[in-house]
Amino acid sequence: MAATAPAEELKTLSVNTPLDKGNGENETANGDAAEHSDDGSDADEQVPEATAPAGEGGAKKKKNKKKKPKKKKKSPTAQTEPPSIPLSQLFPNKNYPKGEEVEYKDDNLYRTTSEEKRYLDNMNADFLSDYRQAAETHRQVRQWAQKNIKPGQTLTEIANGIEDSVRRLVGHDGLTEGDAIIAGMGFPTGLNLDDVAAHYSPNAGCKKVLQQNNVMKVDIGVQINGRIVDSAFTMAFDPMYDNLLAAVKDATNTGLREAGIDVRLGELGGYIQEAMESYECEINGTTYPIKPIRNITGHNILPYSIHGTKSVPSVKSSDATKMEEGDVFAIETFGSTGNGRCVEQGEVSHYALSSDAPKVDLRLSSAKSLLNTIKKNFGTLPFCRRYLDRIGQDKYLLGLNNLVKSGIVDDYPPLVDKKGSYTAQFEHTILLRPNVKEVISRGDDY
Ligand SMILES: [Co+2]
Repeated sequence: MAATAPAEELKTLSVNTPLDKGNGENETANGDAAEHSDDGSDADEQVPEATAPAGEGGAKKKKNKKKKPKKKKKSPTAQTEPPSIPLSQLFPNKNYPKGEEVEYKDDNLYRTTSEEKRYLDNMNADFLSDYRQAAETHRQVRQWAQKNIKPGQTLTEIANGIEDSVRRLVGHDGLTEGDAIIAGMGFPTGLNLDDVAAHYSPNAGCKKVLQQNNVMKVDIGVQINGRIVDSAFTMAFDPMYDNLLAAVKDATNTGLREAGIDVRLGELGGYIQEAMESYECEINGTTYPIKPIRNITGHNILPYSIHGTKSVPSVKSSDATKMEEGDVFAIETFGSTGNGRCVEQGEVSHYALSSDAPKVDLRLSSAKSLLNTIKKNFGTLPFCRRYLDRIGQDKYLLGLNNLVKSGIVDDYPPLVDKKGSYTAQFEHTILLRPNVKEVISRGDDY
């Protein structure tokens, strides 16, 4: 889930000017395209059955066309489609897979072998185990989603498919009071189309259907004991958008690579900006420079709090705040063919209890009881209207709007760039452990 930056906060020093429009020769149209032609990647693991009819196809034994992958009996990663087996059963010893571990560099290289830092790291066993369980849940659910999301599906069925899977895998359906706080969704699933960059999730009655020419950002949060994994990817079905996606993937990977203890956030933004702006993308005959969206930022993550106090800009800024040992960050970047700036627009779906709620005497009884319901079911975790619907709340809009007006609940309207533009997003969560950086949500998909 994305954080926003007020315009003034970003005292940006524009780096290089973007490429000339329509300039045919450029060093940027890169060879990265292959990197994200990743749909169905894990299907490759399947070994075609020896018993397959001999006559069939003959020429190429590519993929086993059978729908159900053969379950390897002892494989700890055997999961169903859609995902339904709790991770606790797949990993009975809690040996959840690691993310991508990356050594610190330069002045922090000593951390790799420091006994003291390793000792500190070992004290955090539960933290790591919860984080890895949440991350593996995220990977399993999103890889199923990447394989199965198709044009023609409604956004509602896509969101429910993802969220029901997450809840099954963490073993908490969230239907009884307090259950969703133990483990489940870290925030509402974002399904953001085209010029909508962030914070759209279908409300009841949403009739939107995914189209072949859409660019969809899928932003999923999974939490275990308040340890939130925040990771997002972009799907497009038309290769026309390949360079847009490649730009953002590169920008996010640049941020992940350059992030580390003692790194200044404003400088990190500069590296991200440089990577992003080295791309352009031709869409329907027009060539667009890819701009980082400057008023949406990455952010640190605290227990049960998706947006901490630090933000990670996608453009160079004067923010000299440092990343520190023990920090958890969502590194997310957005690229756009539009203005590179978003405004709040459209019907709200995302809400969360405000961290600095004023003490107000609520007069509206429906607001009072809704506040109680929110506290007991979501605590400080963001929620959406569908989450209220599924626990049996109805006719809550008046009360909800009253809580927003009173400053007790914050609303997060959709963030939208220029009409007709296209935006993309990639995001991972990283742990700045004492002795190593772990990109906890890394997968072989992105
Ligand atoms: Co985020």
